[in-house]
Amino acid sequence: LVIIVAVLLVVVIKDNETNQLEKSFLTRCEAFEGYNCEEIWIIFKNAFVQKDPCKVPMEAYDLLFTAVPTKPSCNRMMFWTKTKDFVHDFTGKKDCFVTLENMMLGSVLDGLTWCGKENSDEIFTSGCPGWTDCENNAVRSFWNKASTEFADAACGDVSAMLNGSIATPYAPTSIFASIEVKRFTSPRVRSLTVVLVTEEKDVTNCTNASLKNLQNDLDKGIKYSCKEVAESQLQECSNNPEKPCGTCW
Ligand code: N1C
Repeated sequence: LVIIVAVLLVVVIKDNETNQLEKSFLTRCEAFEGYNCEEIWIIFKNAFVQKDPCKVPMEAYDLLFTAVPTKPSCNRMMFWTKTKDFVHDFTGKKDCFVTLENMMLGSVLDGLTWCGKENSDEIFTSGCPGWTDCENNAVRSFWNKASTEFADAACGDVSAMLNGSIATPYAPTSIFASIEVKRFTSPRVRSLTVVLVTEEKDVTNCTNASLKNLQNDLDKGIKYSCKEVAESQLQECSNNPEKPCGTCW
């Protein structure tokens, strides 16, 4: 009896993991108008179920992004690296910029973990490979693909929020450096403004060596500029509805 109960418990828990992911997916998806969420869920899960969780290339998500194309908003697109919380605090309070997490799929999958298993229909939301455990893991490949699409859609004046509290704000291994910057092309993208978020005692500023690399990586013809913005200034601006978008930096 103990064994039967234990097996049942495992089955119920595993089933819950699938249902949990599906539920979050559908609830978040339904907040957006004009999408067939049930259909998109099936396309999404087919990208990784039945597969070794370390063998999901970014191409596995091609169909998903064909079904849900990224909609560009020129002059309002905001990229970021190592500043997730700052960016989302800011964009959550002020309607100036659009990040990947404002796009349907980015919003639906932000913060979630998922993977499958070879020869099994199961979906897992825990025990999945971590970001750096293997290159082609189900979650990382999704963000690689989503970021590719987002960067390909970039147009006009583009912004990026970088972290001034770390020695290398532009790290070559980041998605921003390895995927997004490379896909900005002139004249579709006119300019890139780096917003370097700094704290009082920071040593990193716009003269940082890694930012030289960023300028070198950028397609010639795209105008580059960098602004140091104190975290306190950023917060004051986002908390003050009277301050128009253009005045925060
Ligand atoms: O590797 P990063 O930063 O440079 O990636 C950030 C960059 C942004 O400009 C986004 O457009 O790539 C896009 N992006 C996301 O939108 C995103 N949302 C959540 C990349 N990664 C994203 N995540 C999670 O953040 C992801 O699961 C992984 O754990 C981090 C990578 O962030 P990073 O290293 O700070």
